[in-house]
Amino acid sequence: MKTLGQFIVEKQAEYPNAKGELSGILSSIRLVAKVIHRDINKAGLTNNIIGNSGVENVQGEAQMKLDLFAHNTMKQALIAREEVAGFASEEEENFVAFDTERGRNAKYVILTDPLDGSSNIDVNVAVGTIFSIYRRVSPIGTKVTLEDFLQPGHKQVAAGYIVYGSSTMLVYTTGNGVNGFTYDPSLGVFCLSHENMQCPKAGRVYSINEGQYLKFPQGVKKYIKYCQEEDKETQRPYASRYIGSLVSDFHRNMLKGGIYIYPSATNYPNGKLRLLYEGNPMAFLAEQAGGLATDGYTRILDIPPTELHERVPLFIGSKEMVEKAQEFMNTFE
Ligand code: P6P
Repeated sequence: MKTLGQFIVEKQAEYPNAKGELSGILSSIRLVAKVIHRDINKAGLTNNIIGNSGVENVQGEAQMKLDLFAHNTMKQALIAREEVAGFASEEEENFVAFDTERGRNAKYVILTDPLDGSSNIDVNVAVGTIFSIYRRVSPIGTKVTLEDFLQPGHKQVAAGYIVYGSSTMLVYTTGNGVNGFTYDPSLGVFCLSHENMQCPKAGRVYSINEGQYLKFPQGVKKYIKYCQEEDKETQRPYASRYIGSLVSDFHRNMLKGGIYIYPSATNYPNGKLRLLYEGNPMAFLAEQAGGLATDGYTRILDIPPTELHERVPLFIGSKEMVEKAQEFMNTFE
């Protein structure tokens, strides 16, 4: 049994020049995962953390109490350990510069969706935390700027998610493959359970909110019908699975193959998901596992960000399935 801590130390040894800052950030995220796991798993018991907080976040979405809890937990853990120079979150309009001596001299910035799918908490459906880490582009020793956060996804140095499901798993990449760790609450450790995760090139599951069908572009409508047609050679019709939690749908597709689509729609002209702390980290993981992620036309990791909370259409998962969906997008405007 190899713990996440042992794995981080082993991998750091492969980079002799590394000073351990990235390892330190990953250790902070490990702590955050344990704290959020603890509180999610008793959400049903302590009424003070389920339900809405009564306020809206920058997205105009009702902020669940656990959203705020997860956001503050991540922020406090990073402030306490001062391993990053700045922090950006779905739950906060602007980025936060850690303006201390250590903060200003830190090399990395982190972006996060602290609790994705949080509307599912009260009905006991899996939710997740997503994170994305970049090397800052502003000079060391200064306060971070917006430019440090608006980097294209291919500049990420690390990305990952924690899925709080039937078990809690932490899955991450630093650019050399994807590894998954399952939490053992009795020991308080994450154990390597899914080494070198590979996303099957094809699968039989498609994940999309078909309730929005009439609002979708023609290419998406045609692809959905393609998934539903009878064809023995390509093992269609596929199965429709939509949990309403990106991290859960993505994680299942990573293990078993499948495609997740949140396209542009008449009510979401640029899709619903956020490029910087949902699209980019999941795209980095997908590609590192042999999968693919586009906006229907362009590789997600190549999209130049223009603002912190910008949305992006997302087609992500098994390479051959994303390519097929892209064929429909290119054929049917
Ligand atoms: P809809 C959760 O709010 C989320 O960001 C993703 O986790 C999820 O896949 C999607 O939105 C669900 O959105 O519009 O289908 O309810």
